[in-house]
Amino acid sequence: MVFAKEDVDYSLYLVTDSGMLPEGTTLCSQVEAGLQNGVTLVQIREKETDTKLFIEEALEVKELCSKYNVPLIINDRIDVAMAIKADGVHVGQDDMPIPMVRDLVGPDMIIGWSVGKVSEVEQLAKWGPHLVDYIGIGTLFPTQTKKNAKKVPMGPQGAIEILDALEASNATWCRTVGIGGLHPDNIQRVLYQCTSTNGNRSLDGISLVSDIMASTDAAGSTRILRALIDNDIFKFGNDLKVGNNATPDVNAIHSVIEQVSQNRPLVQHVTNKVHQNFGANVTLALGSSPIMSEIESEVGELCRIPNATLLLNTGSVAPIEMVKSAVHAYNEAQRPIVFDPVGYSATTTRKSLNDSLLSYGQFSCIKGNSSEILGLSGLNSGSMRGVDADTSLNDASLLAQATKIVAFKFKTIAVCTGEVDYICDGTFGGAFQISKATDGASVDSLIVYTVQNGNIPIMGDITASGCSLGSTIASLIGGLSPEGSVFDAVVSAVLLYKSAGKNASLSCEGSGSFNVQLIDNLYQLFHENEPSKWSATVQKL
Ligand code: 3NM
Ligand code: MG
Repeated sequence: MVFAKEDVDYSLYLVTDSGMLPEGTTLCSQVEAGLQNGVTLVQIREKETDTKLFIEEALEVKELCSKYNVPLIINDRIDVAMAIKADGVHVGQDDMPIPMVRDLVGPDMIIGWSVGKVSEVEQLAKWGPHLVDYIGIGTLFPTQTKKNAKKVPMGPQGAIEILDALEASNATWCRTVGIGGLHPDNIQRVLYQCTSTNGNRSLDGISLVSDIMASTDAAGSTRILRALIDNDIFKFGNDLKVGNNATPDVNAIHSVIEQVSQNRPLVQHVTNKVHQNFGANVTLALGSSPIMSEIESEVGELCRIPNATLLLNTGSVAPIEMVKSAVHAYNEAQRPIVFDPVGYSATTTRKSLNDSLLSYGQFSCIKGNSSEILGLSGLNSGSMRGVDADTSLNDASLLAQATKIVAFKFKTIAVCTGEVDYICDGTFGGAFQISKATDGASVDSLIVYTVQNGNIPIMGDITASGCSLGSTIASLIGGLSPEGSVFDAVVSAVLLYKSAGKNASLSCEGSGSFNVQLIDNLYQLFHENEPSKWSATVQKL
């Protein structure tokens, strides 16, 4: 045995499939290109190869792996692994039971297991430290690679459940890699989001097949993957800053408004029908340009317009492929997205639709009313009647806790609206690290801010008032200059909106004139830019 188990580097784990090799390449040439450029672990997974040829290929790959000092794992074929003295073996749920595998291979060989359920983690914990050495957590995202896939993609939130189960059952020895549909456009987000709730562990690496095996430039593809893993910061929006948790003072707010006035952001709204007109007017009142586009083919251009930002509101939903393209495009262009999961958990349809979008992207801010934030946090699932805020939900400590959980889970700035608004930054500055998560910083370490301005019940008597706070947040984040603070922008937006709402409520004669005066007040407060005069206040909870 060459490799001590604790020295194995799982960060970039290549699994082979000779069924997808581009012309002019071989199994060995692709693996070597990977090894030369940062692959740290190799698994031979050949489902269609006869034993004799399998052994020949395995011996060849073994020689390559030794040359680069990288361990070799064999998928499923325990006999082959033993015969060629591989470093380890990987088995799935339908393969030979783990205790039998361990009996056959002895104590030193690495054993990997494919895991997709919490109950499987509980099983491996019962077996104790000498059976399973690492697990492949999957399937994360849809993939064409695994034929007859039985598993439904679990997304980052599913992987978090598995990491939490490992922590809960104290399986500290067991290492983890994520697998399934991993590519350059999602691996940083996966490494960033997938942390156990106690902040103690994150994935030890990523495992993939097609991104390298099917690449016409396997060396280049591996270098890209390697750089993304090693460059341990998720970029939220060009050089925008996240994760500064100081209370923004009037100077910071003044500066946000000034940046927005100068930069005049483009706010693409993918939003519900009721909100479209009002949201466009709110955006214009804030010196920003609304575009209510749901055209899939133009998202790639829109997101590259300077200071473009996306408001994604799921109240009535544009074609799902369009929405996914928009999320993908804005994430790729490193432009901010504000997500408003309208009616989350009101129906199973809405829950699954919002969940699939949440697993599809990284959001700068997630804003919801108390029912939505509670639903997202998991503290209270399914207590929602419709898409309106449930005003009975105002237990302050429960809402503050839910806001923290949402911020941590989705590594975002969470805003929970109501008579009191709760704001929490769970971004950790965009930083991620393999294995070590947030170094033990957990939900409890996050700070919650409240924004208050007394009760403004008339807000609930006009339509799309909550949705338009989304427009306001999107304008202010989108309008930031490089190095601008996303957290300051979110707090500024909530203060501005609540101050304007209060002013309008005091001078209006009913809900119709409230509607008009809300826009007037947003316009005036924004253009005056004297936040010391705003009536809403922010406080650390
Ligand atoms: N195992 P690609 S998904 C080999 O879910 C494998 O356990 C999976 O291929 C699991 O990187 C998968 O091309 C295929 O998506 C991964
Ligand atoms: Mg198998």
